[in-house]
Amino acid sequence: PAVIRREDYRPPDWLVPDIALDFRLDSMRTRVASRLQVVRNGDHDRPLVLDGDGLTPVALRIDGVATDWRLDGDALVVPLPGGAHVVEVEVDIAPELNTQLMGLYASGGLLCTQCEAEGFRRITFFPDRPDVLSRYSVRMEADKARYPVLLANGDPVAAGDAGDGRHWAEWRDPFPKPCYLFALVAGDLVANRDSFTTLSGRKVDLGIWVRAADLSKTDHAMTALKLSMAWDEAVYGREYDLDVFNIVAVADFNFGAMENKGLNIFNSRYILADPDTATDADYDAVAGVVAHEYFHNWSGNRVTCRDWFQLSLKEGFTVFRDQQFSADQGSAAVKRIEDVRTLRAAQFPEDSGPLAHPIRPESYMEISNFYTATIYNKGAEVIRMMHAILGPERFRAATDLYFARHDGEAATCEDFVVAMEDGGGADLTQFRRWYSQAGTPRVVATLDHEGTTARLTLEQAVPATPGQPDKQPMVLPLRTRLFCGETSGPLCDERLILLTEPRQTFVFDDIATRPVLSINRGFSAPVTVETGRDAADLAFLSAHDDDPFARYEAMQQLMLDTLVAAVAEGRGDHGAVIEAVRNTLSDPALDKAFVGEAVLLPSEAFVGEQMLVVDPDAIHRAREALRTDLGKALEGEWRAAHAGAQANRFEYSPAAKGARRLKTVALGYIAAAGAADAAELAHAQFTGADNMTDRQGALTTLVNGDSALREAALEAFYRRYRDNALVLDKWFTTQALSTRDDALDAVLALEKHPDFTLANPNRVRALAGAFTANQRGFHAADGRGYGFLVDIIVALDRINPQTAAKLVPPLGRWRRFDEARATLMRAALGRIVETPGLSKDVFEQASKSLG
Ligand code: B3K
Ligand code: ZN
Repeated sequence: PAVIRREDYRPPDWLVPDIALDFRLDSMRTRVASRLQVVRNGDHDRPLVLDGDGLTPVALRIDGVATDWRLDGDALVVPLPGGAHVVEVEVDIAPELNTQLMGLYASGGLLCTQCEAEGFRRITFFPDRPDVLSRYSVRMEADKARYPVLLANGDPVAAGDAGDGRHWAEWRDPFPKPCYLFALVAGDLVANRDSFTTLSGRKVDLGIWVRAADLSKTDHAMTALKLSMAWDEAVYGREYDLDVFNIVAVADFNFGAMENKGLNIFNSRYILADPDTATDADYDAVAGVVAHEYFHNWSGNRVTCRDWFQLSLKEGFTVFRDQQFSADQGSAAVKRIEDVRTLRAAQFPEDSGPLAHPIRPESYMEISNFYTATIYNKGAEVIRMMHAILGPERFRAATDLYFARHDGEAATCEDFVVAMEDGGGADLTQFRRWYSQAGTPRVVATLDHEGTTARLTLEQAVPATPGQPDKQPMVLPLRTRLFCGETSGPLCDERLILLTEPRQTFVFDDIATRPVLSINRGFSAPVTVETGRDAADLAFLSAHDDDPFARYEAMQQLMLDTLVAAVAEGRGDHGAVIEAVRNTLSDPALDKAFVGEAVLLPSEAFVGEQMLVVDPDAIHRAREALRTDLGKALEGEWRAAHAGAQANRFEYSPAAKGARRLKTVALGYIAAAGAADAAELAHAQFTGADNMTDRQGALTTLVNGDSALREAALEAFYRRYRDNALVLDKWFTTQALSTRDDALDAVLALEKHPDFTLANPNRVRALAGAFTANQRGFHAADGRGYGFLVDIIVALDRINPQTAAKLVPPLGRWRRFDEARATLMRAALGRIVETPGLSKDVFEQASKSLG
């Protein structure tokens, strides 16, 4: 497949200021007639080239005159004599047969679209690139009974009866937009309706459209939407700009959601929530994704991307905005812990593997493969660092300037940084390396103390990544503070250290006693820091640091050090961890949500990340042994924590969520202790729960154990929720993540389960995607885990390459495993690459993963 390079960017030859689309909708044959006003861009004699994907014109007219047409590959080449013309094209497409879920497709009886990144070319011929912005007017005509609701971008302008049981509707979007933001939906939907009045007094009609049976699960999303609208006004000064804002939930979706102008389309898992079916994590995710897509109206739609290499311009910034929003809704500390955990679980492995790329990549074969944790989550960290360097006020001045300067434009990451410099008054010359260099920087910190002076020496290095053997030093903002071990108090104020050299020493005066180092507080830079702090200092910080993230981090480091030593020596000294956890559990000042996070052991995968060669079985044994000891040593505390949250009637508040969190964490430790009544306790929680958080938490504990109640609970859960696809996904995932020896066998059996299907991306992710996170099960020494994944990838690639390609990266971690596993993993990748007729999506991921 061809490689697209950032340096090859050229402005479009033709612009399309206006487009009119006419859809005669039908699930098997939809006729799409488009009318493009095209204008030559600059002085050249190149023809108009319209992208298509699997399309054949039924008719082509230029300025009203029928014309012969020529395809060059998939593209329609239209030679045009003048500077401005009207080009009309008609095509037929078959939504029902569209299993890729890109373009116009059918999902559960409704018709919907997904165009980002390059799906519009599957609907009609068009210059499918984000720097061609057009005003859209859309007419839809469809069977009235099957598709009573017809929605598109912008505002509704007219509707009527078309006779023959058909009807039509017309929508117009006054804001010029790239075609990736086009959307339409037709179906039998009902709406949760509400309204929001903007700061300047514009009343916006809000609608969340779902199947009638799901209407009762939309209130939480509606609340989140209104909160998001108010938050963006208050924090960024951004108002909504149309008279209507609609959201539609669909069951089959490749991604989380899509920010189409005025008509967001969502994976139903990020809209539907009620206590019986959604966990607290689901509630949080719904609010976070609703906010994310809404925030895109400014960071993405009003200011869009010039080309797809600039993807992080909208995604990194918008993730940062949704993280800030969520932090403002509840516990900011817990939100930061969750975000860092996600970054470490998804982005750090990417950055240290064969698919490493900078947040602004240099090349790609298939852009869908670059909707990555690096572009999104590391991209958000890069914005967060600018926020830290500028401070909130100057950052706001800079974003104001960015929006004012680029409103209505297709901008670049460089434009954003220049706005940060001009509006925020900073020189970000060296900082720009965050956009071009891949790899997670490593910092080594050494703290010396003599007399009343402490010297902190920091060394940084960025590891080599594919295509980037040599790296330049980065700008690392490191929030730092020193503490006194004797008085438990701080020895100085917090300082924002800017590390810019490969090696630098920072001096702290008036430090009378031996200092304990607290660094990268709040995770102010997305780096790893080696401090060499011993167990005593880490335990001290886990109890006394005033930065909650740093407290969590000290505990994690203590746990990691303990586990890594245990893996190396076969037997660990668990005393320090037990004492630190005991302190955390007994600290009355801490909120329960934080405690629930702080006492959790790092995942097996994250322990593996610390080791040169990952030994999944040894890591599993070490972690289970520590869990057991923690369970036993603190059994009284766990029982108290569990019982303390018993009377908690469902309520979605930070306090209630925290109580539920700690309750299930405690239950897990009671089970780990091997307590005789653990299964009964879990079963009581399972059957008595009035919410999914408690129920799924209890199910997880039962599924990880081997009590007689295990099968009964799985069966009861299945029977209760067999008709609810989103909850059934949890049933699959809980078993895929089981810590038991037979997890792999269970997964192989579940693949044959009648409810498993490759047609639904959520179901695929629930089983296969989740299982790749089960380090011990997936990396079973006999390679059956790899075989399972390859079978799924190859079969799925034939129907949905985009979702298939997302499953490939875990196999690319082969360098980190022992010879035998590495050989099996490479063979698995080889099998994928050699499959005839492979999509470029999967080919790119698999061939690059072979390294
Ligand atoms: N912008 C969409 C991404 C769709 C990706 C499709 N390959 C969702 C989001 O980031 O908000
Ligand atoms: Zn986004």
